[in-house]
This record gives sequence, structure tokens and C-alpha cells, in this order.
Amino acid sequence: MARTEKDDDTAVVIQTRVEKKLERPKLYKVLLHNDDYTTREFVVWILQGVFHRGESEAIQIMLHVHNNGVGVAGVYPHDIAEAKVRRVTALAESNEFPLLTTMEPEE
Ligand code: TYC
Repeated sequence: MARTEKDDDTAVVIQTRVEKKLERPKLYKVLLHNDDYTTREFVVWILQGVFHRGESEAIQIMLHVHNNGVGVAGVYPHDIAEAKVRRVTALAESNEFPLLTTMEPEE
């Protein structure tokens, strides 16, 4: 905001508007991939423990992945999605399951 004094006692006020684009943070889908060795129970346990899904929703997602090859476990900002991928990968490894988790930007 600029105030310009004129010769008389009036003033001109110039309002400069700054265009500020508020970008919404990009979201990422955390994907679970099907395989032949990870047990259904383990995948449901992961969906409940890491992705906070209720039991019936966890079973639905697990069956979707089992039938379609891939499915969305959850959608999160970048850092959280990355942490979930790491956690699932670590849990799968320590339980000796080949369960694959990846993340990709949402449309
Ligand atoms: N296909 C596995 C089985 O029949 C179950 C499974 C589901 C594995 C989802 C991985 O992301 C997965 N035991």
C-alpha cells in the first residue's frame, strides 16, 4: 500500500495486490502390490496397523490387491507416504514376506 501526498490536502492511496497462489500440497497414493507368498493375514494386519483401516475395509483392500494386482492403501502428503512405504517395507522384510509397496503422485 502506497500513500502519495498531493499538493492539496488530499491523498491518493495505491493498493498493490500481490497475487499469491496457494498451492495445495501434492498428495501421493501408497500402493500395495500382489504377490503369491505374502499371507492375506499379514496384508490385513499391515492395512490395520500402518494405514489405520478397520478390519472389514482392510480385508476389502487386501482382496482388491489380490484380485487386481495393485491397490491403494492410503493417500498422504509426500513425507508421510514415504514413511509408510519404509515402514511396510521394513515390516515385510522382518517377517520375510516379499510384499512390495510403492508410492505415486495423485492425478
Ligand atoms: N496373493 C496373496 C495370497 O494369496 C495375498 C496378498 C494380497 C499378497 C495382497 C499381497 O498386497 C498383497 N496369499
